[in-house]
Amino acid sequence: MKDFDYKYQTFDRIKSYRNAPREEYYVPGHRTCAGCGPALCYRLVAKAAGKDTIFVGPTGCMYVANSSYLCTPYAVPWTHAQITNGGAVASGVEAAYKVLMRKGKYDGSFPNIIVMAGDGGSVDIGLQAMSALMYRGHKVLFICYDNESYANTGIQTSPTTSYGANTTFTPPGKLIPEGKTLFPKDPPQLVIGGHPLVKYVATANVGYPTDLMNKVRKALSYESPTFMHILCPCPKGWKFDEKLTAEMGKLAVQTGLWTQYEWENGEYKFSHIPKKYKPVDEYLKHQGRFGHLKKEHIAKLQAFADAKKEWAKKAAVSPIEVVAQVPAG
Ligand SMILES: Cc1ncc(C[n+]2csc(CCOP(=O)(O)OP(=O)(O)O)c2C)c(N)n1
Ligand code: SF4
Ligand SMILES: [Mg+2]
Repeated sequence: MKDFDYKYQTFDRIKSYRNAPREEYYVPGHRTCAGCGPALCYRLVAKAAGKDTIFVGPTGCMYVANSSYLCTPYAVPWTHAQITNGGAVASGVEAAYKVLMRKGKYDGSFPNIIVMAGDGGSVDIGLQAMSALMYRGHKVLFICYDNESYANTGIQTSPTTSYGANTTFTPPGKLIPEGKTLFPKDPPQLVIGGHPLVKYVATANVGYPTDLMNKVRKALSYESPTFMHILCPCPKGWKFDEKLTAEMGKLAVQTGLWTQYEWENGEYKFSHIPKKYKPVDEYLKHQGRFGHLKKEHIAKLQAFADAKKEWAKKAAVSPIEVVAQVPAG
């Protein structure tokens, strides 16, 4: 069915935040915490995508705090999926639109189909459905909004939770003083490494809103599956002052703990690389989840950040040959 015209949407680049569309499709009327990074992320993604959009929302904070009966911030169609099956639901929505269009039963433009899954709903408990969507090649943007925990059920550890974080499942104590002992999964590399039909993967961060929106637009302009890993600081789970949400995102980049990049058809493009990196403690010190860490634990996180910087340097030159090295937990 390659020659069929599915009327895919096209998007202009947003030149600056001031030039971003005024229209909002994630509006007031939700119950997320003040300063919620995932809520800000949703707002930016919806703004970038515009009105012809369908969101699939697996269970998580962005479902539970946003979908009380008769009180929802979604001003575009939105459907809940189970935490396990965001990828399967989105695949079905995409396939249904294609069939309707081919049968002449729908002649509007092809909607942006976006899964907004938490870290749990994407790269842990939702991984099989996400991977299957990408393997089959559905035209869907799958976003992992990463607040680095299973937040909705009380801040339990997830595979993207940082080494050293205090969560309800990794409390620091006498035997395990650092709290979480494992280093996180690498969602974009997981997608890039295993899904031949995926041609665009990007990382983004609510601290850089224009960049985030433009990456969403670029992802949506692909006819194949695309993936974004978006850092979304969570004041409740990370225990920082709620006015610092965007600042936490920026500090993650400035310390090298988060890397901003696009991967397009095998090529990496990095952005927001600081001239001089700050020590990781500049990021950790604001967050109560790291308050118990001793010097030796902070040194491990510094080594992790340093390894990421080295990886980025190499990947920019020779993407195929490098993988990130992380220190043993
Ligand atoms: C199969 C299944 N297991 C567990 C749950 C309980 N549950 C609901 S939301 C949630 C946390 C989801 O974490 P994440 O996907 O990271 O989203 P967040 O809450 O952090 O936004 C969990 C474990 C569930 N709804 N379904
Ligand atoms: S717990 Fe975190 S992710 Fe959930 S609503 Fe609160 S700030 Fe947002
Ligand atoms: Mg989460």
